[in-house]
Amino acid sequence: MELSDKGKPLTDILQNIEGFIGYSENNFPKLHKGKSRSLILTELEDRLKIDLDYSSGKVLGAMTTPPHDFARYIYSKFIDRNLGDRGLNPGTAAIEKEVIEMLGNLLGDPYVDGNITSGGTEANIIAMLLAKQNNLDIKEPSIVIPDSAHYSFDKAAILMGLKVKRAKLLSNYHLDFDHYESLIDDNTIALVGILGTSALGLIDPIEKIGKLAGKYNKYFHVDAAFGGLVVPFMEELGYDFPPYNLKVPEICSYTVDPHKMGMSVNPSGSLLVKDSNVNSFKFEIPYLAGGAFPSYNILGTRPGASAISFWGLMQFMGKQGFVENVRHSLENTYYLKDQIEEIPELKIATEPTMNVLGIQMSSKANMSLDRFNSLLRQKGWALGVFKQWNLLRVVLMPHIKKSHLAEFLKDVKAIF
Ligand code: 0PR
Repeated sequence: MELSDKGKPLTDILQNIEGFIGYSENNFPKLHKGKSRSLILTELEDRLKIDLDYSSGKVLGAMTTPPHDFARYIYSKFIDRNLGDRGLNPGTAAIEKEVIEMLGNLLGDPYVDGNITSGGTEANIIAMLLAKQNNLDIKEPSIVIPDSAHYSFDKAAILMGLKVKRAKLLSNYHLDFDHYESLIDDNTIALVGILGTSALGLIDPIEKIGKLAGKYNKYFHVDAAFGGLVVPFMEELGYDFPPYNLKVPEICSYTVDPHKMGMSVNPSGSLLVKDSNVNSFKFEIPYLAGGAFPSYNILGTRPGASAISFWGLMQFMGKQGFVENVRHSLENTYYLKDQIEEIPELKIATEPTMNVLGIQMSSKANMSLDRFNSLLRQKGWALGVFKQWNLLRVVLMPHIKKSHLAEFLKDVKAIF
């Protein structure tokens, strides 16, 4: 604020600030029922048209997909349920517990504790908090994560003052296990493994990392935000995987997100925790209207409807429904992979493990990845960009159809 501004109304001062985009009565409408519902809805529909629409098939690089209709319906019906005050919502709390048990059951241990979270980020942050609380004697705590780990671990590290040690990847983008082991020392409070990396959907050697956790006596967290609701269904389709689930005895906690391949509403993540680790951190708020229920969620008020929707969706879709979704996504993945391999200027980054595909420029391309991506964006295609590995990410989510891929390939071929 300038000295000369002293005494002027705040609105006048703000208007003169460069880049100020508006502060008027319009921003918080004065009139109750000033506009009709239909007028407001029309305005919203009009203004939100610029948001990308999943049905166009152009959202090719996100891990999100439109939630199942039934999950949307349940969510809006029970939108007022608050799991931050469980005593007021005992029905919702019981359903949350059942969701955790069902996920535990799918992933090899129905006796896990846990909570629905706002997503993988919150679940990963809580896991690191549990690890930290398990190791309060360590004064300069660090975590060992694969270089492919999600940014949520960096956020956790910033919040909790943890040092992050990143293990290198090999040339095929899988974890360099020897380097990973070499990073473990007395200050390590947690080892992290990933089931479905953000960039390429790859799987870390969960059982081998578990053995390290046993050998060095460390907390072991698995981030299966994406793969937790893919891999069990791939197994049903006959794919084989080395041990990856809660049956690996050294695993302490496990992130699984219903709002990714679980087809549920945003926000819906979950953290499954093996019993003995839960009590290292539970926060109790003594004054709640419904009574004190200790919890380790980061959020206070949190949407009970997330738990209720996924409970309903699991009952409705059954395992078979999820398996069919995954089958569809994998068929598209292999179709796109084969087609990309036919284009001389492009190559795939590595063999896909699940429904995520990395696309790179081959040595025959006379164009940078940046240029290729911006030409695709001009045509409306939204792919993920991982500059550190020179790759574009396609996530073959359930909303992607073969016809979308055919359109995409047509546009790609027109570029070269
Ligand atoms: N773990 C893995 C392996 C993930 O891929 C993601 C999300 C998370 C955890 C975090 O999940 P939430 O977004 O539910 O918190 N990855 C998404 C993606 O790669 C979305 C994303 C990306 C979210 C970047 C945050 C972000 O900063 O598309």
